[in-house]
Amino acid sequence: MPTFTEMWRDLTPIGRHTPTNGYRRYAWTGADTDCRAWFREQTLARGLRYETDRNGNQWAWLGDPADGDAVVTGSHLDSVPDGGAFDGPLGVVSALAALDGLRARGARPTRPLGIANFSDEEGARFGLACVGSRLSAGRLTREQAYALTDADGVTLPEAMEAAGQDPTDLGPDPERLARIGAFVELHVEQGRALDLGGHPVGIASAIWPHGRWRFDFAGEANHAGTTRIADRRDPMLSYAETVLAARREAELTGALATFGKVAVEPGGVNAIPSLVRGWLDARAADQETLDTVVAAIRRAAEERARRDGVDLAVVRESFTPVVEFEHALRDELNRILGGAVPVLGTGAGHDAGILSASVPTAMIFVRNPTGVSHSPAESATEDDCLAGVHALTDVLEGLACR
Ligand code: HGY
Ligand code: MN
Ligand code: MN
Ligand code: MN
Repeated sequence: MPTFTEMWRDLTPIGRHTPTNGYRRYAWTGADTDCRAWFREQTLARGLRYETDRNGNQWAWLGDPADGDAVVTGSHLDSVPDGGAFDGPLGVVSALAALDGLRARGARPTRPLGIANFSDEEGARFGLACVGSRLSAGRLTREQAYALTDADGVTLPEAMEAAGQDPTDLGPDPERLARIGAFVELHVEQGRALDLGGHPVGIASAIWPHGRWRFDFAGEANHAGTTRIADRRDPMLSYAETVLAARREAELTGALATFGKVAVEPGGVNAIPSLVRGWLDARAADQETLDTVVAAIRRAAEERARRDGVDLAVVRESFTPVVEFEHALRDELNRILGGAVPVLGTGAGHDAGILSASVPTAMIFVRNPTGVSHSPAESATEDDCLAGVHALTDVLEGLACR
């Protein structure tokens, strides 16, 4: 079987974008389809039982999942715009390598072992993160999923169909999830806590509550060279003030608030915009802080829009409540890993967070020396990746080979 390093070398050219060297593996595009084909080939080469579920999530099984109480590991292969190499793929490649490691040790699983690649984790194309796991966990309905549309007006079911995946049966998958006794997602750390503490791997404690809000500022398009300042209804001003308010409120409360995507209509250099649409990503350690910060940003937007003669609509596009990973499973991981592993909270969302409402779930983080993620500067050394594989192998052995 190919080693971790060989698999990594094989996967990393797919969807790499020049000249940034970042990844553009948006759900159900050619690059994502190539990654999915790669995953399928890897699982078949290992003689695993391969299946795609009703929501396009890919699964590979050693043993029969129908026996129940399965131990599953995995992550996602899609990316944000110009994402790094590790966010997602590290968990999938490590899962395959850990399974190989387990077999090389001659370990005999007493529980079914699964590897999962969840579809559309990043939400880069349709705006909603963790679509595959949300659908399976019953936290996104078929109707809601059918209404998701990308920037070119392609709907999610159309995109799935074009990629060869039947979207007819999108929806909850409680029977499949009920067969899983533990889900462990390995992921590159998206901050520098492990680096600062000098640890190659850590365990997740919790995921902050987080969500995405769309702010639509509607003004009046007009000529940039002839419209007096006093006569303008310029939504760009309202938007700009809102971005500054987000920063101010985040600093005041310790929350995180980001406008990372904006669309301007009609988008002419010499025209006052008719519409500015900005997306707010907001996260905080607790729900109350998150509510407070979003309400304050919204108030600032409303006040400024009034002054500018601009109409404002705010739509909450997604929301994920706080996730506390299961204590018993976390303690078990800690014990298996020798008890000296740091336990970290994170503001990043994960399929593990979505699944945690249905399945006992834990996460392993691998050190990222730059601390950067959702950027080509995301990193992890080969030694640390192999330490992650080793930890995951120990965890699979400890959980599934009792
Ligand atoms: O945006 C997130 O937190 C995740 O990486 N999808
Ligand atoms: Mn991500
Ligand atoms: Mn991820
Ligand atoms: Mn003109």
